[in-house]
Amino acid sequence: MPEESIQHINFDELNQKAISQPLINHIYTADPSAHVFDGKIYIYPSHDIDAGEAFDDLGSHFAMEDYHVISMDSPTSEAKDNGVALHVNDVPWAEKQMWAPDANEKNDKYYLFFPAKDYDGIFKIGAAISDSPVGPFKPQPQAIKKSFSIDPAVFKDDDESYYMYFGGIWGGQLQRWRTGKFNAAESESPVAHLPEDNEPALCAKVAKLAGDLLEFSEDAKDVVIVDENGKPLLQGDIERRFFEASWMHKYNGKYYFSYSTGDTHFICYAIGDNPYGPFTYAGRVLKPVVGWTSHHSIVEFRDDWYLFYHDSSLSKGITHLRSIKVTKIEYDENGFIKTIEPYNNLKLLV
Ligand code: FUB
Repeated sequence: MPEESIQHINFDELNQKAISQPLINHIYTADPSAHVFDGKIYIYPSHDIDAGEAFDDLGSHFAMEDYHVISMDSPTSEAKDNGVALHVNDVPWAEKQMWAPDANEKNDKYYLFFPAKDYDGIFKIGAAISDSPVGPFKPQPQAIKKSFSIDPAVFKDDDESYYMYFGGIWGGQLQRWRTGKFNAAESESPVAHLPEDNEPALCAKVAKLAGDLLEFSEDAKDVVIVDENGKPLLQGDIERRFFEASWMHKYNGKYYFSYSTGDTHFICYAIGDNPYGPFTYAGRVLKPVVGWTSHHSIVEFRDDWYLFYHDSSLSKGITHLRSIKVTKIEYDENGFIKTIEPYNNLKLLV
């Protein structure tokens, strides 16, 4: 929900009608990547702060510096903040903007994957390792080779292969990599280098990870989303095309790629037969929340499925001060996700 509509929102009413409340209140958190490790829920969110940066369409006001891991025994139990898991000052290659992270586990080691800008102002993706799911995490000295852009999501398939989905347009810089090299021209523009509206939309990327989870084992490929006729979504199809916030989950043997449409504020999803796609657009998971961004994860816990998401209700609409939330999701008999209204019958929001 864009900033300009904030003054029309009655936050008492919105909070009453909200289908869930912030999981923690003492810090602002966003972009929740949730996983179940050893029967417990671990959430890897961004840690939102107000660093005093000016608002712009490149997201400079998202000036986060560290990560905290949040743990829960179940989706209804108290959420615990486990303290600082990684700080930007401890990452040799990263200068600023610790945006949406994810994590995964292999052979009793835990891997935190995170985007940050390097000292040239270019988003890369880093990895850090811990013996504990809550950290602290020790960062690798360099960003992952050939990584770029933002919002890593690491999916472990049933055959123990791990895939990283990533990318984000505008401030996430994905459009600057269209030729395979970073294009620094028109550095202040969020939309320079995007495809035209009638061209295929810019895709999220996917790369299989090497056995040590610290490198790509292949060049990143496009995550193509097609419409009901098998045609790739177009860049001008702003209510359906990919913007940022990739997530992958598997349900009944199918691969569900979900993502945010950014400037139209939906969490949408598309279904495929393998981790690379193509994925056929399937609908909306979540309608717009208060705050410009929307970012989520979908995870199974004890045979039920949950959507972890965020909104800016606690900060009364401040877009870069968000709070993580959780709600159940349901599938219909054909495997389609029932669209979630974040605020029951509140007509104020789209
Ligand atoms: O939290 C910073 C950025 O906002 C994330 O990387 C995007 O997905 C959006 O939620």
